[in-house]
Amino acid sequence: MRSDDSNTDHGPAGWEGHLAGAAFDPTAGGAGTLPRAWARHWRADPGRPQIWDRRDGWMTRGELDSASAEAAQRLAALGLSAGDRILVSAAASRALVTAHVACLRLGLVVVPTNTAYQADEIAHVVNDARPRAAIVDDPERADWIRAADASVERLGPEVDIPNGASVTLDVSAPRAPALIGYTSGTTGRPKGAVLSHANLLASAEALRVAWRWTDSDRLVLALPLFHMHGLGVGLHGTLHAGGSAVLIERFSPEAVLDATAAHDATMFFGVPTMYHRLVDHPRAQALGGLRLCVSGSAPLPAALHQRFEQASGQRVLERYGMTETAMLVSNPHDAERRPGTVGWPLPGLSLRLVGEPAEIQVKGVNVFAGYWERPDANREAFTDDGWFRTGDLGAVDDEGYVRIEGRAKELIISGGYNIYPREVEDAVRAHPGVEDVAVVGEPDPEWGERVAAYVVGESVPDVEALRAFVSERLAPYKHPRVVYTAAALPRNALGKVQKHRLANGEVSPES
Ligand code: MCA
Ligand code: AMP
Repeated sequence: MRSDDSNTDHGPAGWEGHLAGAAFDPTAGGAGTLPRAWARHWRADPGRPQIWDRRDGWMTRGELDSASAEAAQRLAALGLSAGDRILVSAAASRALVTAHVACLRLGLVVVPTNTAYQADEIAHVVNDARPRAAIVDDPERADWIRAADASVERLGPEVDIPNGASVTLDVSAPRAPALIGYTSGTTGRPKGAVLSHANLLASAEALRVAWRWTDSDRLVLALPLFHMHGLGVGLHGTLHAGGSAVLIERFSPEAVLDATAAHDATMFFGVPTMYHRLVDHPRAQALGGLRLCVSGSAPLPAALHQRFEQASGQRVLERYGMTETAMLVSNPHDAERRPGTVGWPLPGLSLRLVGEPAEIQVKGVNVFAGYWERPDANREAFTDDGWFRTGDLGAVDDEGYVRIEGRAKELIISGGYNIYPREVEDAVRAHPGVEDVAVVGEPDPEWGERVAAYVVGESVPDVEALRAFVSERLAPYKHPRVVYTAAALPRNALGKVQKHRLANGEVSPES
């Protein structure tokens, strides 16, 4: 096993299996940064298609190179320079991809932000990251950004502002920050995980090697581009391999199946909720022609894995990652893809299990150096000997397959989106009919987990009333889907709510 200080002695049989003789080069031939790695493909063969969207069709590698350079010059003319943060919140499109690439080429630090966020959620990101500009495709969200900080320049994804003079591009150092991804980690308000070019490039390179990703691959990309899955895996992976991607602004089984057929796609990446919706589609079999289907962001139930194979002939490859680390562990491309497991550590990653129940801890070029301006959180997140604590509980079997067995952190994952109970509890508690509340995740066949609120109060609002009440503060995916009235919440001697007793149904709701 790669770590010599682990407290486990399981054999890592298979852990070298991702490589199968291929070379893993996290610097991409010395390129060192994302845009420099991507430019190798742009310059080598500029005429090949790279990004497709429904409005504008295909854009070639050369067009992405020149359009992103022009957009970077326009951003520079606004006064933006390397190290400045830029909030980016827009639906997937060619223009968004161009703007994202432009930001990275200029050395800006992209802060991807969920398009479902409401005013409070946006304000938190603006106040914390202090971006100098924002790329946003919705006037209401632009207003919320202005309300949070009127000095933030607001632009559309087209970056439709006057041209600027020529500037030097692609000169960031590998250790320079490229992205700040907001995530709550264990507790509290979301904090920004700062990922460098070197972190993100190492992850893209690990996936290129492990998934045998080549410039002939064409990905159907129906994930949003404001989270690691769509952005760091789908988009960065495509640009790093020199392949192409078909962007789907809004997931539906039909859109994925149509795009697969129309564009001769070779790959699809999705969250388990997407596979749940695809599996019963009468045309699901068409996915059998793809070279690779990958699932991640939440556990893929073994039964769904098997049903999907029956329906489509595809044996889905499940992998595991985090905002702070990009991708960590993946089932193998060439060996058995084992349902209910996430596979073997990716090239460049060391993984160990610590304690009982065992927490997964990791180290590697892909792992971030820390949270934005949060030394307190960094002390908790890393062990004294420098391992990142994932907060996920795991086990490794005899053949080295990692199984995620639970979470030490309080987190609900619904449809691949992370929801922090504390944030929902704070919003629900503001309702006048609520005296006390605890929010937990309940198993759900479609969403994986759904948000359940146990509420104590004289006149507890029903689920519709509560959803309406929290809608100004919380993105819709965080709204409670069930509300139980409880006489009291179970607490331990220290007064802390014992959530496991709610989730296990030990405390029966009154209704
Ligand atoms: C939408 N809704 C949700 C969710 N998504 N509710 C709970 N959980 C969700 N995930 C709400 C909508 O706002 C709407 O609310 C109602 O559910 C029905 O919406 P519907 O049209 O059915 O949903 P949809 O728009 O089709 O979205 C489903 C989706 C989407 C396509 C599965 O949730 C999605 O794109 N998920 C992917 C998230 C993702 O990229 N995660 C990666 C994180 P109302 O009725 O009130 O209007 S990165 C990560 O986790 C790590 C790094 C990793 O390992 O990848
Ligand atoms: P995020 O904070 O959005 O980066 O979400 C990361 C978390 O998603 C991880 O810490 C895991 O708890 C979870 N996760 C991601 N992929 C998987 C998977 N394949 N199986 C189980 N959990 C996963």
